[in-house]
Parts: sequence; C-alpha cells; structure tokens
Amino acid sequence: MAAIDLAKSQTLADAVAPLHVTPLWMVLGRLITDEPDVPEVPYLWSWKALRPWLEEACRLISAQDAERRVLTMTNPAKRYTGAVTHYLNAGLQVIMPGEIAPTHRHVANAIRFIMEGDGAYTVVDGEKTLMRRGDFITTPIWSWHDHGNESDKPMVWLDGLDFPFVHTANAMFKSDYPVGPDGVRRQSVQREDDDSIVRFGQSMRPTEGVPDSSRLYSPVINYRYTTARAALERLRNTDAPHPVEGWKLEYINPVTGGSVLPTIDAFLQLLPAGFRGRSHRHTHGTIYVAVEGRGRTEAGNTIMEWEPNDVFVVPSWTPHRHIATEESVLFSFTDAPIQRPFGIHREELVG
Ligand code: 1HN
Repeated sequence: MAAIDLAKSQTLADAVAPLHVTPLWMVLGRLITDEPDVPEVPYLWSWKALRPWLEEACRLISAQDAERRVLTMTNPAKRYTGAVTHYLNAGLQVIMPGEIAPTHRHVANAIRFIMEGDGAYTVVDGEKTLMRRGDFITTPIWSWHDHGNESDKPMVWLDGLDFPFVHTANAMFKSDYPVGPDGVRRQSVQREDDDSIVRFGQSMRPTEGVPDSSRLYSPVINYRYTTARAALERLRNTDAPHPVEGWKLEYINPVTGGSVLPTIDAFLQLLPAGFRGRSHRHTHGTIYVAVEGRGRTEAGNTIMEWEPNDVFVVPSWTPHRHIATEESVLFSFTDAPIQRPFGIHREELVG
C-alpha cells in the first residue's frame, strides 16, 4: 500500500461527516497518544495574595446565603470552573464566628485541610468534630454535612472535591436538608463528638456494627494533625528520608487499609531542611498544601516557591521534585484511586 492519500481521505471525511462518523486513520494519533497529553499546568495559589480576598468575600455575603463561601480554584489552562487536576477541585472556604453553612449532600466526595482558626465544627452524617489547624476531614459521597463556627475567630480551610470527575461521569446529584422550625437547614447531632475516632481511629475497630459503607470510604471523619505530625517526627528520628518523598504517611481507611475515599487518597510528608528530592512522575494529579516551612517544587519547567498555606498543583505525568530550604511539612491529595482499579496508573523516576 502507498502512503495515505490525505486529499481523498479528507473528501471521504467530509462526505461522511453528516452521518456522524470519521475515518479513524485521520484522528488516531490524537486519540491514542504515545504518552499522556495533559492539558493542565503546574500552578501555585499564594495564601498571602488570596487571604485578603476571603475577608472581602465575608463583607460581601454570609456563609448561609452563599451556601458555601469559597474562592474556588481552576487550573489556568482550563476554561471551565473547578478542575485543578483533571479530576479534582480545590478552594478556600471561610466561616466567621456565629455563622453556619447549611446541611446538604452530593455524590461528590470532599476533603478539608484546616489552615487557620481553632474550634469551628463540621457535622458529617450526624457526627460533630471540632477542627484545628492541620486537621484532615473527610466528607464522603452522599453524606449530609454542614459547618458552623462557635469560636471567636474566622476559620479557613482548603476544600478538595472530586466533582470534575463526577461531571465527567455524568453522575452528579445533590440534595438540600429540610428546613427546620428555625428556618435553617441543619441536621441534628446523633452521636458523641469524634465518635468515629473512638471506634475506628486507634488501630482497633468495633466487632459489631461496622457499616457496609466502610468498604467504600473511611468511617473516620477527622484525622488530627497532632497525631500525624507526631508520627512523622518519630520517623525522622529513626529512618533515613526517602529520596523522592522524605518521610511520608498516607491517611487510610482503617477497615480496608485503602484510600480514605473511593476517589481521593491523602498524605502528610516531612522534608528535612536542605532536602533536594529526586524527580518522578505519575499519571495521577496532586494538589498540595504547604503546612510548615519553606521551599520549592520544580514541576516541568515551572518553579513553585511555597510558604505556609500556599496551595499548588502538579498535573499528571509532569516530572517534579521537592526542595526544602527549611524543615517542611506538605499535605497532599490525589486522584490515583480513580485510576488504580483499571490498571492504568503508572509512575516512574525521572533522571
Ligand atoms: C461543598 O459542598 C463544600 O460542603 C465546599 O463545604 C466546597 C465546592 C463545590 C461544590 C460543593 C462544603 C464545594 C462544595
């Protein structure tokens, strides 16, 4: 056979276009690529630049009127709202003293990482937990959730959601909790505060009454920073740092040992002062919060200098390495659990 006759192929393509078909040989190279063709770019959202605008948002609207008062992030390479990695969203939410964010639920899974304030609460399916800086909160698929601030300071956290994935699946649903006699949509608290930590958060689990849902997502709704940070401190004293990751722990579902949520896994890592990590890449996208310290992450040709509460994204298949000028702690969450069940997840060292 001779080479493809492009002119004749185009004539055929034009002729069959009204029938909604395309000669595959004309588009194959775009569909089946040698490597991931990733539209998202590395980017850093600066806490110092964004924090004043959260105050402006507080002047503009109440948490209740906003439903959720969030400055939501979009990857600079994306035109529609909300995709930071291909499948994950992130945003900064603020709740002022005395405010509530009403109860609702959706099939999008959510996580929160607490950045500022002390003692506002989240209620997840009838369980209340008080939040402190560095705490990691899960709000699984279809769970009723609301937030309130009974402390005397604003509280700010990072929300992470899988709604870009749920949109891709054409599977989004949400519902609002019924309005109570006081005119507010607020679920009642059904259990002791932090009940899930008592039952599932101590390397033990109840012998009876483990919910079926715990196969899908962790029953623990708050992973305390004090616990996770202390564990990293102990590792620092006993182990050499991993060349790519430093010292790194995953927040797990204690029932299965798997990811905390069906679509999201989450990690806390410690980098020693002077750390210069090896470069690697993987097919999942990662969203980071710099929790402590100072340093930079080199991702592709982009250098992202971070300091506490900065948020940054490393998209799929982008080679990246962490460099810490001071001892630093990074929180991160990824969409790897969406890829793993299908065997399409890959990772490798670069250089
Ligand atoms: C949501 O329900 C929350 O519950 C936060 O706090 C951020 C962003 C998009 C859609 C729903 C919350 C959200 C969200």
